[in-house]
Amino acid sequence: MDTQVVLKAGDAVGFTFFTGYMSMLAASIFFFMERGRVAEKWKVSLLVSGLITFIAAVHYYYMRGVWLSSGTSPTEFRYIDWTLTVPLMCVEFYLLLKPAGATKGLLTRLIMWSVLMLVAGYIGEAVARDKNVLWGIISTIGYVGILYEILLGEAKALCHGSKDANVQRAFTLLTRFVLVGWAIYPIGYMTLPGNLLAGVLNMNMDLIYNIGDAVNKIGFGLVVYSMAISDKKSA
Ligand SMILES: *C/C=C(C)/C=C/C=C(C)/C=C/C1=C(C)CCCC1(C)C
Repeated sequence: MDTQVVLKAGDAVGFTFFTGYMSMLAASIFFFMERGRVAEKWKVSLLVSGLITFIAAVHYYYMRGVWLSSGTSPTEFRYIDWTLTVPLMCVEFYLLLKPAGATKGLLTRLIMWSVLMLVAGYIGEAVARDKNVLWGIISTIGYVGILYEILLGEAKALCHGSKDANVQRAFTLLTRFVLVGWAIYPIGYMTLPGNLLAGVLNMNMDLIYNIGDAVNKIGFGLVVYSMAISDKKSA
């Protein structure tokens, strides 16, 4: 049977699932189309930007359905989405720094930290909700690992060594997204029962996650796009 889903007036969370879906789709079309206009060496980066928003668009389509028909968090689709898109965001860092000498080791470390962050987050939300504080702390270790790599580790050193001011600017912007934009997610997570912001921040967790996704996924893509389009040397 076809389940009829209705978006009710005042359902702010539902609204952001719809706007999230449409803006991710629109951003994907934009990145895929604009790919033809950037220098050859940045075409893969633009493709990855489009894939990130496209994968999110498909998951938002399903998450909308879960939310509208049950009013509960679409935790599984959320984490499947993140498990695909967060590593792709690590790939964006790698591609950006590749001309400056980024190694596969750097990419591997970024992805491993991401996996730790997301697996622990999923366990805290879906498997051991009563221990969500502990799993949140474990997840944060992964997040801090990513921050270490890009703010102090190899990525930072490569950026300094790069002669390309355009790449340096884009790298700095992307690191700010990870430091500030990605911090939106743990804030959402901390509204879980028994966690630090439960009953303090009166905001739905999915609403916070949806805002985070729009800011970060589209924002990341736009940083990469503006870097690629202003690179005049087509190589
Ligand atoms: C496109 C999706 C992105 C960029 C998702 C990022 C997700 C995070 C940075 C999640 C971080 C978490 C913590 C640092 C602790 C609590 C659990 C998480 C998974 C919400």
